[in-house]
Amino acid sequence: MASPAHRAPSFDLDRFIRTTTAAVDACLDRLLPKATRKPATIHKSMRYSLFAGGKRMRPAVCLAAAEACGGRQAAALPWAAAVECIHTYSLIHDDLPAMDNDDFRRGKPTNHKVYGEGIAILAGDALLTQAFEIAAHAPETKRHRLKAFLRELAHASGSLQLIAGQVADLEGEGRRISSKELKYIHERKTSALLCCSARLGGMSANCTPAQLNALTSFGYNVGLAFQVIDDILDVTQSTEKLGKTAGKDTASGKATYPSIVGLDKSRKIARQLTDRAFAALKPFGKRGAALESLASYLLNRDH
Ligand code: GRG
Repeated sequence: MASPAHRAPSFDLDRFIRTTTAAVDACLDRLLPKATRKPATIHKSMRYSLFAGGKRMRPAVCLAAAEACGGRQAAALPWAAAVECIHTYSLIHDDLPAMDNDDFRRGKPTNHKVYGEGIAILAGDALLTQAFEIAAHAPETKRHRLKAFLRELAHASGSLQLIAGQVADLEGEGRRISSKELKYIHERKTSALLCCSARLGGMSANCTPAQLNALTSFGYNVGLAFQVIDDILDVTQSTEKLGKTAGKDTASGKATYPSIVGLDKSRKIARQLTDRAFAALKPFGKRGAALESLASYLLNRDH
């Protein structure tokens, strides 16, 4: 039998992504201050990056995880929106001259190129804060209290995960790093927020501890695979296709999976990780179809 990573799922993923993206966009539009609200510059800047055309993969994972646990997408929506705010903040800050110094993101000029560095820093800060304001209004469940949800968000975006990954990334630039160090970076920079998205979706559906463990394993493995694929795409795709500067990792002397283990081995690692993510979905049966299809799409994506 072919490895599950090669299986073509029958699930209508295009439709799922279209509907989850529309729902998350509407939720964000409703919850964020309007672009005209004073001080308008900051709200325009926040909305510029938030609605610049991101793939909305973390929200999709969050909503699919809720479905896997028998929950409703509506209950997971605030968490999907909060995670996307945190993700967008991290991209704005990552693009700043003091970090990756990038001019192009989501197919558009980066936030600081349009609004200037000061406003871009503040837009990132405001989006991070906005995530917690959205979270504070979200409903809790019987098994999972609001403080547990907040702890998830804070931990994934704090100095032990997202920020730790970025610190290690900055400190690793121009230096030969081991595959163990690279994994440390990818686990924190990328996997942590994807894992958090899956967990929050499950928690919004009042998931059991066993379901939460399964979602943790799914999110961790899909998150790592996502970054390995991102590394591969950086050297195999064009700037137009990616909507961000291609070849940036090599140009900035950044260690990546292809630079350490080569392209073929990187592809093999991504497939192995995705197979582990599939294995984690077993307890969900048919309800895990959306998550399975998303994992397969993320492995085979070209942008
Ligand atoms: C806290 C400043 C700061 C950074 C944290 C997330 C991060 C570390 C940096 C952002 C840049 C980067 C390469 C992150 C790794 C995760 C990743 C590949 C993000 C891009 O995610 P996509 O492809 O982006 O889902 P879209 O635009 O589609 O949402």
